[in-house]
Amino acid sequence: MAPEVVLLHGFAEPTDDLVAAVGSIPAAAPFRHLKTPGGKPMSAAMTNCGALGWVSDARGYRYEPHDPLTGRPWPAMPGVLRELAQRAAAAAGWPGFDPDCCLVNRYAQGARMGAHRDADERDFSQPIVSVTLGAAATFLWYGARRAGSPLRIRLVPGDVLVWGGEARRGYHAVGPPEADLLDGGGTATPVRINLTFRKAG
Ligand code: MD3
Ligand code: FE
Repeated sequence: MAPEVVLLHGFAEPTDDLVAAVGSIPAAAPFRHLKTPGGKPMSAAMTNCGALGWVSDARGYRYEPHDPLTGRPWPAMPGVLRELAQRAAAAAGWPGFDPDCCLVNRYAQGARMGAHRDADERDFSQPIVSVTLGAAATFLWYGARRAGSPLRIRLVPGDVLVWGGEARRGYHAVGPPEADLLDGGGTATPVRINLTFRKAG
């Protein structure tokens, strides 16, 4: 995609600890469909853990120390998640990454994310680490401009992507979760969970 994007295939093993940590977040800060500043609900459901959480509403996109739904601080970032992000960043050439936000995106059937770039963080010199769990999906990479035909990359559960340098500012999008290939009739509902670790503040 770009020299400063590193794909760590199979880096995130769904250990019992990891699965429990991911499940603990919505137990404290439920998934919700945030509204865009224009008032449309996003198709991916979101929640956060860490000192800061990403939110969107009529007032815009920003990071907040409290969950607007509960009024409480976001749940602390579980050590197993913080360490996974730090190990991935270091393996990709970004030692010393210290994320203060983990945005959790939940894509149920048909949910997707349109082309955008992540621009609400204070320090663009810090990378972003993204972890795919659950179902696979196609990631679309546009790069510096939101135009032309994007590069398509299939992300499977366990894949970790680290975005640094110029790539950190690139436009990207993600397609809906894929049905499980072994689910012949396609009766099970595919769900993809993406963890995005940021140094936001
Ligand atoms: C490239 N999430 O939360 S992960 C997002 O699958 C977001 O949930 C998608 O885009 C998802 O903002 C894509 C890959 C990703 C995340 C952040 C990036 C790629 C990025 C930031 C800068 C450049
Ligand atoms: Fe993004």
